[in-house]
Amino acid sequence: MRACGVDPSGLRFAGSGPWALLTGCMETDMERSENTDNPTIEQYDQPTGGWGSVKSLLSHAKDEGMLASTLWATLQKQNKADGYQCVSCSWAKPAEPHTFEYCENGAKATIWETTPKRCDREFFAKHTVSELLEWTDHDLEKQGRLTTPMRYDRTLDQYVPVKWEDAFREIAAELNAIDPKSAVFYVSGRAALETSHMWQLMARIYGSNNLPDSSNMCHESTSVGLPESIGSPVGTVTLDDFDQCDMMFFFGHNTGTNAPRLLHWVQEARKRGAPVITFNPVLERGLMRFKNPQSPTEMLSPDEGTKMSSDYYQVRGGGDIAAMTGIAKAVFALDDAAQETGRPRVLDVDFIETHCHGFDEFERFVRQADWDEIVRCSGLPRDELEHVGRVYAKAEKVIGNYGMGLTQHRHGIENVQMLVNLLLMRGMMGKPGAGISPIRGHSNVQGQRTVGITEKLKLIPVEKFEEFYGFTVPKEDGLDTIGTCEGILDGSVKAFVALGGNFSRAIPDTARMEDAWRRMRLNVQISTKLNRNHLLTAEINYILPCIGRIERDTQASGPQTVSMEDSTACIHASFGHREPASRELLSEPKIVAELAKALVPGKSTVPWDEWVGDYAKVRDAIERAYPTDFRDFNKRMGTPGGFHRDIGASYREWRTESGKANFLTPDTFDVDPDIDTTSADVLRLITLRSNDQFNTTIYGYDDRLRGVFGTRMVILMNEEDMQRLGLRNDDRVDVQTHTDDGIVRKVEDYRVHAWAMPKGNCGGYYPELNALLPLWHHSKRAHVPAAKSIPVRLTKRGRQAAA
Ligand SMILES: Nc1nc2c(c(=O)[nH]1)N[C@H]1C(S)=C(S)[C@@H](COP(=O)(O)OP(=O)(O)OC[C@H]3O[C@@H](n4cnc5c(=O)[nH]c(N)nc54)[C@H](O)[C@@H]3O)O[C@H]1N2
Ligand SMILES: Nc1nc2c(c(=O)[nH]1)N[C@H]1C(S)=C(S)[C@@H](COP(=O)(O)OP(=O)(O)OC[C@H]3O[C@@H](n4cnc5c(=O)[nH]c(N)nc54)[C@H](O)[C@@H]3O)O[C@H]1N2
Ligand SMILES: [Mo]
Repeated sequence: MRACGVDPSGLRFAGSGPWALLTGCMETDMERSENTDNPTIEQYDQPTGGWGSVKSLLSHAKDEGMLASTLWATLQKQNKADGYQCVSCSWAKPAEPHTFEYCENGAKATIWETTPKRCDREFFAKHTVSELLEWTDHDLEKQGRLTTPMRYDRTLDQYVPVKWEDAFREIAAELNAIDPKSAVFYVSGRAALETSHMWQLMARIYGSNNLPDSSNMCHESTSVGLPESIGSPVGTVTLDDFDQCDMMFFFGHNTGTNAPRLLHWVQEARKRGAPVITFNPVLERGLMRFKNPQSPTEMLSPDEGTKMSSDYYQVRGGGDIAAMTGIAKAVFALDDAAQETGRPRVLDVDFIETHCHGFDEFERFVRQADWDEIVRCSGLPRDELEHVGRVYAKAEKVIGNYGMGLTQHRHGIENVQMLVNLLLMRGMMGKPGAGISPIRGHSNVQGQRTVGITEKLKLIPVEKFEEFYGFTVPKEDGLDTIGTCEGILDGSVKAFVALGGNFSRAIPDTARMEDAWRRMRLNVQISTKLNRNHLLTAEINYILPCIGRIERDTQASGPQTVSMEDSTACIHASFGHREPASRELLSEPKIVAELAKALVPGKSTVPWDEWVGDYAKVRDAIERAYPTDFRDFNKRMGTPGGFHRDIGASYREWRTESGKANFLTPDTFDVDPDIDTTSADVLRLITLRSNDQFNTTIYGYDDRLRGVFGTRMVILMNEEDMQRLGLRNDDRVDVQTHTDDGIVRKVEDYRVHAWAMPKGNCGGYYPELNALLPLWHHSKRAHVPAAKSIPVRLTKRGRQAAA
């Protein structure tokens, strides 16, 4: 049975919402598909949220052996001004939070971090690394929280405990024995602003700007694209704008799974009658139907929940520039008609004249574009795109939301810039209720960039760092994620030090990268849970376990607060309250400070001990380096809803070279230069996240919102493509990348299943499919791997691939 045994009808509510049922429900019998022998796949047709959400969460808690009362007490503090910021996604936190300011997936992330399970020294004594390498991602992290610093012992093929001070001394000695340019300091997007600022200073003092972060695989297309367009590296909207908008676009974001709290604002907008227009090759339930699990009335109502997208367009993967060109073309036609009949203009002519640059070229491109080509590349009919144009032309306050469906492409930057063009033509930028909204991933990935985590020198205040701390910042750009991978492959990168994440699993070309990884000298992983990257042993390896954000962090001056920046550029304090998972754990700032003291003693005037004794001093240092964004940092960080950074574009101050908002016209809407469109057998594979995963962390084998239960080894594809390729549901296939670089990239024994998806596309889960993604297949300038567009061929098992 997959249900938790709660009958939604006839329930009485003790508290102010169905989550109040948590305590009672924990005792009921719940089961998930831990058993992967009998998977079932059937497209899900229930609303997102609703009872499915409650059941899923409860079953996860039960599975981790969590006490209902403990979980309940913890969740009360999630996303509250006096509590901790959720460790899952980076969606904004309102000034007046709900009693339950969390979602199913945020709560799952909390359960995952606060689990009573422990991956301790006894565990490592029982298992060799070779044995653990055979385990799945799920089983590795499922062992629970890491408790003890460990060093790899090659003769035993095991991790064995090491004293913290020995670990710091030995790691520092290793790093000091090599050229700093051959060491890399990776950051996954979770570490706080304080830790991140210290981390990048440590790396630069040591002599390396090699600071790749998860953002390089994620929203780097935004970080490169938006500054060129509007002079801001981040989005321009805040929650106030969401409260006011009268229309929204969603391009390539799976909101129901990846930022579920945002659904509340979408639902409110829909209730106000605002159209929500979605472009996504996959029908994602969250943007179709939603029931608010916080609302008893909605939960008990037999209806199907709110219709979230007024219109949902299954654009062909990579077809967004074509689709947006079609919409823009329709807007120009409406504007022409308005001029002919003397009605008000549809274009915001004043805005374009006063604020914009490059409009004429954009207009030429759109007017010259051929409808047949638009229809062919987008896969959408002309009259539908014209309909969108009419809806858009009527709206006054429009927000353009987007996610990985735009950024993870060869033309990721152009995708982002085209959405900006679409907004600019109607003046939808820098006024209340309107703007661009990149929906960011990790809970502090945006903030890390703000305080100096970047390989690009032009993005940091070099002179200030040098003046404040008396050292010389190396004067050439460092390595980003792609550069790091290339360096590991060619042997020039010798040491990898990670502040969180699971780099080797998240990157492209995983099989090749894993082999190369073992040739490195040093692999250091600061982390909370065991993952595959710990097991890919270099010559010397350390696991340094840290306390998590939900846990109490006590230093010399007492309990500490940290801070992070959300997707809308608001900065919040976060205060952990739970007992740390083990007494041996150190906080992330403490680990960075101790490592820095061992690595770069006397090489700067950074007062590491003083900073780590009182994180408020690190915040003062951040304010000193970035005075505009962080004015009165310590005072303002408790502001309910966070304090907003200074984003010029949100009030029409364009910090671009032209001093204007730039229309940046794409060369072409050709979908992907690497895909061989002449061969009908080549499909474009879109790598997806399931509802039971956070990036490489696999909570379980169910993707409830898509109706896939008990397996991740599945390729979802268009039914006509299946027929053409002679495939039926549940047939087994091998999947091979279609390239001519002489490297065979293949995954075996996947099951295929028909899915509502455009012809020529297919979908499957990341990170397992990363073995198929060539390292060179990335956005040209942003270097974001094109994870949404991998050319593949399928071969039925037991049969040779069609030539
Ligand atoms: N629960 C949970 N929450 C998360 C994460 C998680 O793994 N689990 N990850 C976090 C992180 S780091 C990030 S970056 C975000 C990711 O959140 P998303 O940006 O939603 O990323 P994906 O899950 O990769 O899904 C992207 C969506 O784009 C669609 N898509 C694919 N190709 C195209 C295309 O060519 N055009 C269009 N229009 N759409 C396309 C896909 O069908 C999918 O619905 O979520 C964050 N939040
Ligand atoms: N094919 C394909 N590849 C992709 C993507 C895709 O859509 N498709 N998405 C890309 C994106 S958007 C991203 S962001 C990357 C994600 O790449 P990463 O950020 O590198 O990966 P995560 O899976 O988030 O990292 C999980 C690990 O982080 C550690 N961890 C968790 N919490 C903490 C903490 O508080 N402190 C510390 N120090 N460690 C902690 C745990 O040990 C856990 O095993 O993957 C990218 N790769
Ligand atoms: Mo991400």
